[in-house]
Amino acid sequence: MVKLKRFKGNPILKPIKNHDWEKYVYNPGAIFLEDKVHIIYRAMGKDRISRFGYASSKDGFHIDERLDEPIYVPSGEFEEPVVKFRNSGVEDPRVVKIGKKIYMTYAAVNGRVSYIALASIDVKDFLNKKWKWKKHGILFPDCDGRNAVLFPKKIKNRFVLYPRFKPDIFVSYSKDLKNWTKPKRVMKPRKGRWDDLKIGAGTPPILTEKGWLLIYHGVQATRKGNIYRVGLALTDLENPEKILFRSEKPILEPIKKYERIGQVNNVVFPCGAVVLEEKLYVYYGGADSVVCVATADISKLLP
Ligand code: BMA
Repeated sequence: MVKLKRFKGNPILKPIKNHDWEKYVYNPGAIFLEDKVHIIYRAMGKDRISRFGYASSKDGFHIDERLDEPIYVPSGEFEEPVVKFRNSGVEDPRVVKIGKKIYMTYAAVNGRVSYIALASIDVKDFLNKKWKWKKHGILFPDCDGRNAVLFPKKIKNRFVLYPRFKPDIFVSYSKDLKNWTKPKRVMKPRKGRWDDLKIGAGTPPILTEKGWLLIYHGVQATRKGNIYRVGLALTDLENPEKILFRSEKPILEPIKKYERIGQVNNVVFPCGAVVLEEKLYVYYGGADSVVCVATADISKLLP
């Protein structure tokens, strides 16, 4: 099985010292539009509130541009802290383009519960850096959830989402992005393996000839604490409930110092991927502290 190859210049983003809102930067979403990779990353501030920052790269590795201010900030009852000194805000953004809009799924966290939230923006405004986001709110009001990825294409005329309700990955469909079908379980942790405790979708599914490629994270409980690794699954092009393949072994695991030691040790956590000339670029957080990238030839990665 092919593994992801880390970029030698990792981490590609570290916190900027005089940005109070960036004590840690991690778990980045990514999208390729108009000749560059747009990276939307989670930044946790000294106040323990998470917001989203923006950077871009022409070659997928080197950062050409980075903004001084966040592009998306928490607001409202689900994103503002109800308890002091607990992590809150907006976390782990995943972005896809459907038609003329960019949709962003993320976790809305109020210090107590985490909900799956959705926002959107016109592609034109996004490219012009006019951050006119529309907040669609919480998708499953009664369920503590996170790690939701939207498929970049409708299937049979419906939007398709893979949300995570602990510890499994589910699927849910919607015609209008407001009303979602009752989530149905599609993937579970596997006993005794690298993904035995809980799993969650990582990057939005990637269209390939063989099926939808899903990069996901798996957590293993060990005596030394939880280890977050990355694996892949392939799902049927027409039926997202049908899992065709799941990698036996992880394709990325915390080995480098920037993945082993940080705010939370032993974590690689992907939220975005792009394909440039048949090569897959996976953007991930290292140890909940920095932003990294790793790549693989897409044909070699597929079973
Ligand atoms: C998960 C989420 C992620 C985080 C990971 C490792 O539960 O909170 O945002 O990267 O834990 O701490």
